[in-house]
Amino acid sequence: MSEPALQSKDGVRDVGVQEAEAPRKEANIPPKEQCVEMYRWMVKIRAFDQRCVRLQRQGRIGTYAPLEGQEAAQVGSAFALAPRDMMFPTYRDHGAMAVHGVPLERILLYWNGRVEGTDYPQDVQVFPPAVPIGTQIPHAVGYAMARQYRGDTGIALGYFGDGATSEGDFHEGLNFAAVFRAPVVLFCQNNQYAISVPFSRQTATQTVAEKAAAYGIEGIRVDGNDLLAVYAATRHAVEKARRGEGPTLIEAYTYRFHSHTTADDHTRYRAAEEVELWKSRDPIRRFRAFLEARRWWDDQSERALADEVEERIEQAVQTMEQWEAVNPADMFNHCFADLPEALREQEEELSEVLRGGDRS
Ligand SMILES: Cc1ncc(C[n+]2csc(CCOP(=O)(O)OP(=O)(O)O)c2C)c(N)n1
Repeated sequence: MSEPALQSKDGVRDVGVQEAEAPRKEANIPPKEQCVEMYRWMVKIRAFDQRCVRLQRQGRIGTYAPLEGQEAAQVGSAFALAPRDMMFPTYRDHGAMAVHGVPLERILLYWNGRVEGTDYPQDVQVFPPAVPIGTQIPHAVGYAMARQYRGDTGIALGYFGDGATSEGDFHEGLNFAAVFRAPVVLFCQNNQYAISVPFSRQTATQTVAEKAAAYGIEGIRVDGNDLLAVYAATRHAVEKARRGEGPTLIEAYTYRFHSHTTADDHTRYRAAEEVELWKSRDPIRRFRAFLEARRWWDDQSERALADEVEERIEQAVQTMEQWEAVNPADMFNHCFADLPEALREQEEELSEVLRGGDRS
């Protein structure tokens, strides 16, 4: 097992990367109502995530990408956005998407393979999740530049993983953002693996944040399992972008508790001790301890929340299952007005299989 992944927080070289911290001053801690609301969201998306894994195992949705362990990174950053700000997520960011207004039903429909799963309410400022790694980075930058050009104060936030930093899109996106001072926040959830590839094989730098220096922008590294630290760092970057002071690269150092997707087996490439260590840094347990110390939360509130969340998720699942069964041939229907020959052949072949014809 690669040791730098576990040590990188302590092993950061002095490359001018700012290490963000949770606000120490009382005045900088969000009000009780917001803290409780952020906690409720973390609990809700974890329960939703666990339910999605079970739904996949039961064959009720398709392959699914779990986010458990990354709740603080997603909720803390999404809370820093205003409703008018546009979010560019990946396939693992449905926690952040839900916070920014995407209904759970739509997220389930997406994982059920339905195109309607990316059809969000008009006022919800979220792009469909990017599955090709890194493509959403130049999208977010270009979108932010367009808003700037139009003179409005909306900004963009693009999510990506540590693996995406090896893509050309990452470098091109950051360079453009920096040169044109685009009002964008580039938010990397460094969960230390790109499927089975550990961070130490992804890059020779110790951190993602230090890469910002090469583009002439600010880089911030934050404990991605610390909700308040993530919120504070992202708010700083969002407000800076809104003031016209350009982009920020944020690296939220975190860990995914489970496999890359339900089609992956993480025990093949991660030691059980490493996973256990990170589970002991559970972002939800950490924030609950903070709330309880202030007497803002107790067992009774936790039980009431669990019931409420269960009911809400059940309702979303039932809505998803009321839709007629997905038609796999839909995948040919939404990109081309006239299907190219090669795709037409594949469509015919698929139709044949669906009609129960020759599968050989
Ligand atoms: C352009 C491209 N290359 C390869 C893949 C296959 N792929 C899917 S997920 C993934 C790993 C991405 O890791 P990371 O960016 O760290 O995000 P994470 O899945 O850890 O959230 C890869 C290589 C892809 N989807 N797109």
